[in-house]
Amino acid sequence: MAFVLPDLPYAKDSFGSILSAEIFDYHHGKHHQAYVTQTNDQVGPAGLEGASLSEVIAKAKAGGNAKLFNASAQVWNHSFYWQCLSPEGQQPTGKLKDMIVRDFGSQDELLAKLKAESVGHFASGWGWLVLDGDTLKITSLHDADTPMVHDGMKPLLTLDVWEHAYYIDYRNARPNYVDALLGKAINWEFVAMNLDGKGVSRADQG
Ligand code: MN3
Repeated sequence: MAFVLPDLPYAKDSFGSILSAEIFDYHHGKHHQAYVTQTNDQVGPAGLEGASLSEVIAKAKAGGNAKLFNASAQVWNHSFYWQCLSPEGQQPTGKLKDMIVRDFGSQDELLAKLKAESVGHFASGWGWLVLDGDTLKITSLHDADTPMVHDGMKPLLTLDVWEHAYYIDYRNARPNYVDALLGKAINWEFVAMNLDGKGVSRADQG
C-alpha cells in the first residue's frame, strides 16, 4: 500500500498573514508530496513493501539507507508539523502548563528557549519540544532527522526551520517566522495529547 499525503487539518487560507495559502501550496502540496513520492518509489526496492511509515524510517536508519531515511522521515516530520499548528491561537493549559512551569519556570521561558534553539539551528532542520522520561526538553535535529530514532525523545511539538517553511512569507527572516508561530499558531491541545508518549503514532500511516 502506498503512503499518501495527509490532508491539512485546517483550510490553507486560515492563518492570515502568519502563513499564507501560497506557502501551504508549496510546502504541503509540493515539498511534502515530493517526500511521499520519493518514499513510495524506494520502499519496494528496499524490500519494505507493507511496512508502516515508522517501520520504514526505523529500518532505513538501521540499514544505513540514508536516501530512504531522509524521504520517509520527512514524510513523518511534516505530517506531525501540520498537526502542531492551529489558526486559533491557543495557550497551554492543565498538566502541560504545570509541566512547562516545572521544567522551564514559565511559558515565556519555554517559548524563549524554543525560539533560540530553532533560530540558532544552523541550516536545515527542525526545532523540537520532546518528552524525556517525564521531563520536557528542547532540542533541534538536522535535515530529516527525527525524534523517533533517538532514545529519550518522545515528540511533542516541532517547528520546521528549513528555508522552504518560511521563505515565501518571511524571506530570510527565520526569527519572525518562529515568533509568529510560537506566539499565535501552536496547537497546544495536540502538544498536550502527545504527553501520552504516543506522538509517533499520530503522524504514522500504513
Ligand atoms: Mn518542510
